[in-house]
Parts: sequence; C-alpha cells; structure tokens
Amino acid sequence: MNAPLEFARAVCPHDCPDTCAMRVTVVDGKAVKVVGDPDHPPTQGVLCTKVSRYPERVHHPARLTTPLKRVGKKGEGRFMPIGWDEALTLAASRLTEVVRREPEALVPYSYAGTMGLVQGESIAQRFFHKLGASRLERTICSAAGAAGLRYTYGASVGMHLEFFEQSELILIWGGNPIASSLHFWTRAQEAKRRGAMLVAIDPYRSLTAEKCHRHIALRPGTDAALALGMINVLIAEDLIDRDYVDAYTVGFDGLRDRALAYSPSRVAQICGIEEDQVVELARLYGKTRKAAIRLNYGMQRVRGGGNATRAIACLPALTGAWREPAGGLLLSASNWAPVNQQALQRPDLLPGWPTTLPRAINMNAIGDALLHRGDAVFGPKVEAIVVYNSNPVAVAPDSERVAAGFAREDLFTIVLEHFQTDTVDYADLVLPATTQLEHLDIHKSYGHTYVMLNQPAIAPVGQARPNSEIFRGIARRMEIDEPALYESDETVARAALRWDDASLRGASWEALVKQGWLKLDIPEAPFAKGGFPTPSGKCEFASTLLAKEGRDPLPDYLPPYESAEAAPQLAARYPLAMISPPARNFLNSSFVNIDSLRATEGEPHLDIHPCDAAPRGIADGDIVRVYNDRGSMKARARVTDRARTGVVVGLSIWWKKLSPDGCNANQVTSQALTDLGGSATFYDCLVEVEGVRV
Ligand SMILES: Nc1nc2c(c(=O)[nH]1)N[C@H]1C(S)=C(S)[C@@H](COP(=O)(O)OP(=O)(O)OC[C@H]3O[C@@H](n4cnc5c(=O)[nH]c(N)nc54)[C@H](O)[C@@H]3O)O[C@H]1N2
Ligand SMILES: Nc1nc2c(c(=O)[nH]1)N[C@H]1C(S)=C(S)[C@@H](COP(=O)(O)OP(=O)(O)OC[C@H]3O[C@@H](n4cnc5c(=O)[nH]c(N)nc54)[C@H](O)[C@@H]3O)O[C@H]1N2
Ligand code: SF4
Ligand SMILES: [Mo]
Repeated sequence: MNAPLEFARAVCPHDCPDTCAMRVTVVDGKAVKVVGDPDHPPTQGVLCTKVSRYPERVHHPARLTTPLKRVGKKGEGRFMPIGWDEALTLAASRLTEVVRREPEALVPYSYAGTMGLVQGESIAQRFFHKLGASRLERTICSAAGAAGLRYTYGASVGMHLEFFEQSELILIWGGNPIASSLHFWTRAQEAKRRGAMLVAIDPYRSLTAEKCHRHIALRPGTDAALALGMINVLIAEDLIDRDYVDAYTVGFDGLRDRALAYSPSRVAQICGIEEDQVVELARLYGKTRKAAIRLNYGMQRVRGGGNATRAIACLPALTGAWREPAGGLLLSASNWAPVNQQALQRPDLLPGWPTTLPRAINMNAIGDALLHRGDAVFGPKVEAIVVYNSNPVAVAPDSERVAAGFAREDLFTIVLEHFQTDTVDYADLVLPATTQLEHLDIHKSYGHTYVMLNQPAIAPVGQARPNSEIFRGIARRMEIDEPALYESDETVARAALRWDDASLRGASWEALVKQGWLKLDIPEAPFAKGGFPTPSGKCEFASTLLAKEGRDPLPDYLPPYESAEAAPQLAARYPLAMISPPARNFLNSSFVNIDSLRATEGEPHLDIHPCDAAPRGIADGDIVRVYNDRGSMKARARVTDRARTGVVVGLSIWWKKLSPDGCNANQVTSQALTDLGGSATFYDCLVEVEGVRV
C-alpha cells in the first residue's frame, strides 16, 4: 500500500445522491479535517454536517479495531478480541462446513454502507458466486423506482444536476433534499432566486416543503393518482406537446384512456387534497417551458411505487419538457456511468451461469428467510450469513422477525463493521473494516454525472482491513483456487469502468488518479430528440417489456396494501399511516452513534396532527406507543400540523439500542414488496398510537 499522504482526495462513500469530493488533511497519521473540494462542480466546496464530522467517526473511540468472537448470548453483544489468524481460520472452517453440504445455505447480506464499487460488490460478490451461495436481491431502497424508470425510459437516467438552477418550475416530489441531497437544494435555491417556483409534493411538511412556494400534502402512496390526474388535465386542456408525443413516445392513446378515469375530483378524493390543487398543479406544469421534476425515493416505498414512478415519468414526455436542458426529470443518474458490472462482480463464476442460478432471496424478507417461514421458504434453511455494508437489525422491515432470525442459535453470523451496531450484537464473529479514509475505491453517483476516485488518506485504524482484503483472506483460508478472488483493489478499480465508452472521451485511469474525478460526456438535454434506451428508443407510456411479461403495460394507481381502500378491516383497527423518512443528522442508521449528531436529533419523535392527537388524549411532549400487529415502539409526541391528518411521521433510522425502549420504526414496518422491482414498502404501514403513562 502507498505511504499515507499528507493531503488526499477522497469521495464521500455514503448512500447519498450528492457523492461529494472531499479533501482530507492528515496530521501525524490522523485525519484531522475534511472539507468539500471547491474544484468539484457538484460539491462546490461544501459537505453536509454529518460528513464534516468525518474524522470524529473515523477516529471514534468505539471503532472496532480487532476481530471479535462471541462469548455471550446472541443479541447481548458480549465479545472477546481475537487475532486475525484465528478469526480467518474460524470463518473459513465454518463456511467450508456449510457450503460443502449445501452452498445455498450460505447467504450474503449487504447494501450501501459504502457506495464504492470496490468495497461494495466486487471481491465479495466473486467470493459468494464462486461458492454457489444464495444470491441476494438488493432491493431495500430504490428497486421500485429503478424498475419504473427502466420500463419508461429504459434505464436510470435523467437530467443533469447543474441545469436545475435554470429551471422555471421545480416539483420536489417525494424527497427532502435539505436533509438528504443538500447540493441539489443549493441549485433549487439558486433557481428560486432567479424567479423559479418550487412545489413540494410530500405528505409531510419537511424542512424542504416549508421552504417551497407551494406544498401538496397528499396521502402516502397516492402519487400515481396525482400524476394521472395531472395527465387528465394536461390532455383535456391541450397542454401537451403533440410533436414530441408523436415523434418520441409510444402508447399515448392508451395513456389518455387510462387518465380519463382519473378526474381531478376523484384524484382529490384519493389523495386527500383539494380538486383545485390538482388542476392548478397540472396547469402550472403544462404552461411552464423549463419544468423540472426532482423525484426521490420517498414516493416509491409503497405497494404502487413502481407504477407511481412510471406515471410521473410520463409527464415531461407529454409536455415536451425534455426538449430543454433545464426541463425533464431526475430520479437517478446512476446508469449514465459506464460501469462494467460483469468485470466487477463476475457473475460467470456462478454455478449454472447463465441459465440455472442459485436461488435469490429478497433482502426485504430477510426476517422470514432467516426464520424459514412465509413466502421466503424455498430451498434450504439459511445456516450462515455474512453481513457487510449494512445494519439489517436496525434497517430491515418487520424488525422483530429480523432480530428473531439473527438470534437463532444454529445460525453462524459474520459481520464486517466499523462499529458495534445492533446487527453486530448478534454476530458470532465480528471483523473490523476500514473506512473510506483508509482504503482505495472508485465511485459513480446517482445524483450527478461524474465518476470519482477515492485515495486512502491514512493507514487502517487498529487492525481494520478493507472488505476486499477480508474476503480475500477468507478465500485463501478456504483454499479457493480462483485468481479473480485475489485481484488487488487497484486492479479491480481499473476494471470498474468501460474505458472505451464514448462518455469517457478517451480519458485514462491516470487522468482519474490525477484529477480525482472525470465528468461524463452526456448531452445537455439528453432526450430533446428522443433516444431513450428502451426497446422502442422512445419514452414508453405503454411498456413493451411489461406487455411481454403479460402485465399491465400502462401506469395505474394501486392503493397501498395498508389503506382504507385496500384493507378496510385493518384500517379500522389501525387508522393512521406511518412514514419513517430520513432524519437530517443520520444517514440511514449510520452516524446515530456519533454523540454530537445524535444530540442534535435528540430522541425518537413522532409527529402527529392536532386533529389526530386530540381524540387520543395525546399532548405535545407525551410519550406515545406506536403499534400494529407486527410490533410497537415508543417515541415522544410532537403535536404539529407538519404531519397531515391521518399520517404520523417518525424520522429515522435510530439504532435500537440507542433508543430509550430499544426499538425503532422498523418494529411496525412490513416485509411486503412493491408492484415492480420487489422493493421495500416502509411507508405502506398502518398503525395506532396511544399515550403511555410514565
Ligand atoms: N440526511 C440523510 N440523507 C440521506 C439519507 C438519510 O438517511 N439521511 N438517506 C439516503 C438514502 S439511502 C436515500 S435512498 C436518499 C433518498 O432518500 P429518501 O428516503 O427519498 O429521503 P428523502 O429525500 O428524505 O425523502 C423522503 C420524503 O418523502 C416523503 N414521503 C414519504 N412517503 C411519501 C409518499 O408516499 N409520497 C410522497 N410524495 N412523498 C412521500 C417523506 O415525507 C420525506 O419528506 O437519501 C439519502 N440521503
Ligand atoms: N423505517 C425505515 N427503514 C429504512 C428506511 C426508511 O426510510 N425508513 N430507508 C431504507 C433505505 S432507503 C436504505 S438504503 C436502507 C439502508 O440501510 P443500510 O444499507 O444498512 O445503511 P446503514 O444503516 O447506513 O448501515 C450501513 C452500515 O455499513 C457500515 N459500513 C460503512 N462502510 C463500510 C465498509 O467500508 N465496510 C464495512 N464492512 N461496513 C461499512 C456502516 O458502519 C453502517 O453500520 O435502510 C432502509 N430502511
Ligand atoms: S452525505 Fe451526501 S451531502 Fe453529505 S458529504 Fe456525503 S455526499 Fe455530500
Ligand atoms: Mo436508500
């Protein structure tokens, strides 16, 4: 490894669309300061509050610095330190024992603790593929939205971040960028200064919604109805761009007929808003030339999340907003980057590739999978699980089942981590991992159009090792004879991009190392003349692929699983819809253990409207219990009209053990999956709330 550098160029590794470029100052081998790189256009020299505190996290006294072996009961979190030699031997012998008997009894569990392509799914995937382990469907976050985009536009592609500041209208739909995409918010504010109108579409008056000109507080999970209502008005009032529709879209007639069923009055009733709001939003959108939609994943965590994404994605093609660089839509820019997934993950190492692959377990049903129950029961019982880049005991839905699954005495659990999270408490073996400042990585972004390189700034803290090195170490002990498992991080990073792709304009690895990032060459208005990466090359109102799969080719509104419409009896018992979107000072469950950030969040809260609080005898500041058939959690009530009527809001994701009652919002969320993409339905969740005597 290179000698630690005095200054290093790094990349924020967190699951955030902004993927900031960072400069790290190192003194005596310690990172003392990180700042946003002023030269990187999306970052503009600014980091968010969480990551400005990065050195506090990296050099935190609670960092895991040696391998640990369990001595207490599962869940107790009692361990003894052991050496790497003993740790790797234990891991190798237990995994060998399981895969010799039944490869699919081994399951990886990981998500986006780091978004790095090397420390994410490269050596790790190759390792599990070679062993023939069960595959994991990585669907906890964005899979419904990604499927919605794929069926409509052909891929996760959209507007450039930079052009939002020139937009005349921005719909901030299902996102709270002040908390979760600060650098987009900077652009939106610039647009506002230049006279743009900002509209938030969100059941909650979030920090962002309160700063927009208008806020449409619809019921959770009703976004598809709102979009279809807008389409209804746009067509009725002839606010569509007929030339664009004729030349660059397919399925207009079908969409028109579908939208006829969504009159503004019906939509108002479904969404719990005023009829005028639907009509005025459609007119505003249809009459503004540079109309942009910043869609975010908050709106797709419900049964109909995929269809809702499709319905919304139709809007800029109907009005021809795509003709302008400052018009169109951005949910994810992920697929602009020419990432070579095959080279990184080597699916060809899978037994049976490409026809008969090992079973795939949907990560949102990990609770049932570990308990060998429900829809997740198919194939062998899970006997070993390796968790990295994720904290499932805190973040996965239906948490009581997840915890019960991890508590199984006959399950062998390895967790690679920085800290002793809720999940680590259930591990048999804990392996200390390096942070972004200690390893090499390469990144794409889902919010901008640059690829970036992260150089190690300091030596590993304690005995921590990069994920890649840990998997290489286990593979060596298992005596797996496959060169792809032993490639160095630099070799993997160099192979991560398709260097011959036109978007890289002939740039080289050396140029990336020197500058720290490369701007991708993507047209300013990428779909001004169609050219969508769909089978038809057009924006597909009616999807060719959905039709082929025998499914409804047109977008529709599907009521939430847990709603008065779809489940009246359930709704009678549990009349309040709960959403648990990101808290500003946490990043999913990361940073919850950083005292200064947790102090700013205070304690778990539940925001409830005065009209819902009064009949339940709940006053501001009371401790309340939120519950349904799956479980319960306690929180301090904030009686406020930030939450619309019928909806309660618990900003998340708390570590359970750092919450007063050892519980968090996922006690009540469900393992049900979305319509498209098999994604999670965290915000499709009915509860009841009661005061607790203390
Ligand atoms: N500070 C911070 N930043 C983060 C994260 C974090 O935890 N903390 N998480 C990161 C991750 S993993 C992701 S995926 C991204 C995006 O993460 P998202 O989960 O999309 O988060 P937000 O941008 O906060 O937007 C969520 C907003 O959607 C609203 N919402 C909930 N249900 C509905 C609905 O049915 N319809 C509509 N229209 N709105 C709804 C919520 O009230 C909330 O204001 O952010 C990333 N950035
Ligand atoms: N109720 C509710 N639940 C939710 C959500 C919600 O809005 N509400 N949001 C969902 C969403 S969008 C997402 S994306 C998921 C996110 O869930 P996760 O992907 O599990 O994200 P984190 O909670 O941030 O946990 C990531 C863990 O990875 C560790 N880590 C970071 N870098 C490395 C590394 O290099 N090596 C190793 N070994 N470990 C590392 C961190 O220390 C951290 O503990 O949560 C979902 N859960
Ligand atoms: S979390 Fe997002 S805004 Fe904060 S530093 Fe990382 S990429 Fe930038
Ligand atoms: Mo996410």
